[in-house]
Amino acid sequence: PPTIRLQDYRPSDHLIDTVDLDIRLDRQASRMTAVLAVRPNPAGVPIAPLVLDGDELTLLSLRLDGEPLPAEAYTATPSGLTLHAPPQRPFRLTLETQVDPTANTKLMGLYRSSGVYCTQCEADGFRRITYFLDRPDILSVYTTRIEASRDEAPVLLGNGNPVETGEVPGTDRHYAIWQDPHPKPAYLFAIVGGRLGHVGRSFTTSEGRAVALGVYVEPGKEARAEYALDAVARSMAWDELVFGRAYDLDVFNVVAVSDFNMGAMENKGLNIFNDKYVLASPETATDADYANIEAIIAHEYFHNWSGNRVTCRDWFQLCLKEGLTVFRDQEFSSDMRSRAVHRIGEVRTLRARQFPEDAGPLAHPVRPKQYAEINNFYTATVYEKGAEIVRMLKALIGDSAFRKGMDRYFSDNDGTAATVEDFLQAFATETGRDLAHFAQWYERPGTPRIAVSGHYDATAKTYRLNIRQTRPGAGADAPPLVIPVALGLVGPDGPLDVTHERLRDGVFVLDEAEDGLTFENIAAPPVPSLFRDFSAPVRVEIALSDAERLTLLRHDTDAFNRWESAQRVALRIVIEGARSGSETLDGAAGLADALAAFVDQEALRDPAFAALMLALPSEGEVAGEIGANIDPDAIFSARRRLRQGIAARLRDRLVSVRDRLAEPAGASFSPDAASAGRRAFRNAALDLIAVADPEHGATLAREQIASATTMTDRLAGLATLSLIPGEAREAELAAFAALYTAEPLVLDKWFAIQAAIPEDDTIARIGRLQRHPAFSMTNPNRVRSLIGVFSLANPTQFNRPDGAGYALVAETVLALDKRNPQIAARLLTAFGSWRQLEPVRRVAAEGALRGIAGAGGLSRDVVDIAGRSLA
Ligand code: HT7
Ligand code: ZN
Repeated sequence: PPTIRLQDYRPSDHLIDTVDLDIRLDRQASRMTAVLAVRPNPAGVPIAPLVLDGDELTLLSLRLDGEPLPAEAYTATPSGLTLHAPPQRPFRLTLETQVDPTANTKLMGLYRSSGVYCTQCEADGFRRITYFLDRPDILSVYTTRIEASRDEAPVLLGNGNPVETGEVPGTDRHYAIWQDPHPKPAYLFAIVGGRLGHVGRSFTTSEGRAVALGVYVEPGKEARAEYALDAVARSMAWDELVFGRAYDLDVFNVVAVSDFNMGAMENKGLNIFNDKYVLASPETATDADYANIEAIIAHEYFHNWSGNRVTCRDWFQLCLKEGLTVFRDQEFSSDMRSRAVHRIGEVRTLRARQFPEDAGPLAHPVRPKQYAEINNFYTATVYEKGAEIVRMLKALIGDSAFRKGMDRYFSDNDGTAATVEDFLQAFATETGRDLAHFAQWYERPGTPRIAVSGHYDATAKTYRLNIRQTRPGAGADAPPLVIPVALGLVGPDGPLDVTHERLRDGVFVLDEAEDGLTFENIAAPPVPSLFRDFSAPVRVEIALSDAERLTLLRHDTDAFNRWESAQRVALRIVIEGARSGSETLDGAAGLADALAAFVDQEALRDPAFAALMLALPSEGEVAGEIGANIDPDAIFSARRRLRQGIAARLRDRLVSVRDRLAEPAGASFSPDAASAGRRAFRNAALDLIAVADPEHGATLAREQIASATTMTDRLAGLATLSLIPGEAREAELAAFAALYTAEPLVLDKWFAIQAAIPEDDTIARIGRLQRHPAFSMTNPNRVRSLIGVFSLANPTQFNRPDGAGYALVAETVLALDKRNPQIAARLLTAFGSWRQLEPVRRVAAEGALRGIAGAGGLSRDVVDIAGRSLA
């Protein structure tokens, strides 16, 4: 596929000021009439053809200023429309196209999901609706008339504000007209038509605008939309309070659909969501679901400013809206919940998804320099690492300058399509600092490695820290990055109150390859607490003993580093255990003792944090640390041995704390962070009890499944039991499926639990589950729950040495690619770390990848991922 390069960007030769769309919805033959007000771009080439994008379109008619065009004046194909010599003045182009929403299995453009018409236009779906300059720097004012059968689609929604509704005389059809006053790129266009239930309320903005909020869902599920509606209102209030951003239309609607390629979409005034991230009730949604709904509702809402009012000049700038908006939603969730617990969750996600990406063949800069298929760049690097860059900027310039810089960014760029340079310029102007060096974070792939050494001089009572940065793959002349290192020192009895001229608010700025600082008047050898709150997305190497790390666990003031220190000890133990294969794990007892003391002191006070403390680094994280010649079975087995040791040591106190944290009988459900934290600890405890004593664990799990009043507890019981082979497991799995036959989103959790079972039989089990009536290869949520979870959360079975795991995923990729290339390509990224495997698995994984790459008729999406993975 052709490569698109950032360096080749140039403005469009034409602009489209307004778009008047008339959409007549029909199951197989929906008709669009688009009237485009086109004019030459003063910044473009004066005499240029007008080249409009299209994708699988049928052109029915074409007129210029109302007159039909002669055939030789244009060329139309399904993938484009060219006017060879358009007028060198403003003109109106009227295009009639036809599409088949029922046959649209790519879920891009206009499609039907469970009988509901909806659209998905980011990144390039609008060209599947009408021919257009489908690029984000073309901003137009849209008016949309939607017409449909009243019976089939009583609800008709569009972008902006509703201006008119009515009947189509002499038919069973009706229409609605929506007008969006804010110029927007085509990727933010949306309509919805269908039979939908809804919940609503009003929100008055700080500017005094009364906004009608609505959440639309499958009829009968309205009660499950209340939490999302509340999250919308909280997001609006928070964005006013923290970023000074008020909403700018009279309505804000969210619609849940069941077939959706991603989590949600921020279309102007009409967010469309995967129903998984809207619908919630205590009986069907877990605490994690509630937290995700809150975060994703907020994320899409926050795009109204970071993405919609200020959009991206081109798709290379994707991080400008996505990284910034992830940062904003993380801050929101941290304010709604426990900041420390949330930060640990963010770092776990980053390490699980972004670090491996940055270490493999799919690595790319946060602002990529080139792409073949933009849909493959909605990555953890753009989103999560992009958010970390914004967080580092805030740490470097301070809270107040950050807020001023954000205000300036919004006001200077409002209504425009901006670049990363525009973003940084706002902060440079506000602070007077040159941020050109910091900008390197957007350009350089790879996770930096920070090597730290500490030296205590007992005579001089000084402590010297040397800090050196390197980046894998970077040449010797590559410029160093600007890295905020939040740090402190901890003495044997607690944190030291240290000052240093190079520390500002506890942050040391490393902007050279190597630097350091010496602390005076240090009475005894301290332990450095580095990268507090994970102040930069780096890997840190420092030779600390377990005892020193456990000092941090006991005494550090930084909650993140307390958690991190236990994780580092666990990582060392598992890595050494995986290398040696030895039954006994050096240091395991010390870690177990420290965790026991922690549970005694803190589990009742902060159960959510304690639950995280009990979670060992994932197998994937261990693999990432090892980095080469990876044997997933050895990692699994060493990690299990460590878990067994910890479980045996903690078992009695876990049983007791679990009881003490039990929900009082008759307590009503709340998804708040404190209640969720108690459930999280109880369920982490249950899991460990089952590791120590599977029989007792199985009994407790079954009791919990039977008595659970929340999906969190029922599912946790089932997840624990799923790791204990036997009849009880199969009986409970069958009973669960029978209970939730009418609940596809709950059955997704059931698919996922089974896909993650680390046993040889899992592939056969997945085969059976693929034939289950609730499974469907056409629904992305089903595929992600079964095959996606298998590929990402079951390292031993996906990486079976006989290659059966790779074959299963490869077959699914090929089957899916014909219907939905985006989902197929995303699934294929599971092979991203294949080069780091030990030789037998490496050969098998490469064989599967080559098998895909060599198959005929592949989509651009899959060709791109397969090609880059093998390069
Ligand atoms: N901006 C959106 C990203 C997106 C997307 C959403 C749904 C379907 C296909 C999509 N392609 C890209 C969602 C977001 O990150 O906010
Ligand atoms: Zn987003």
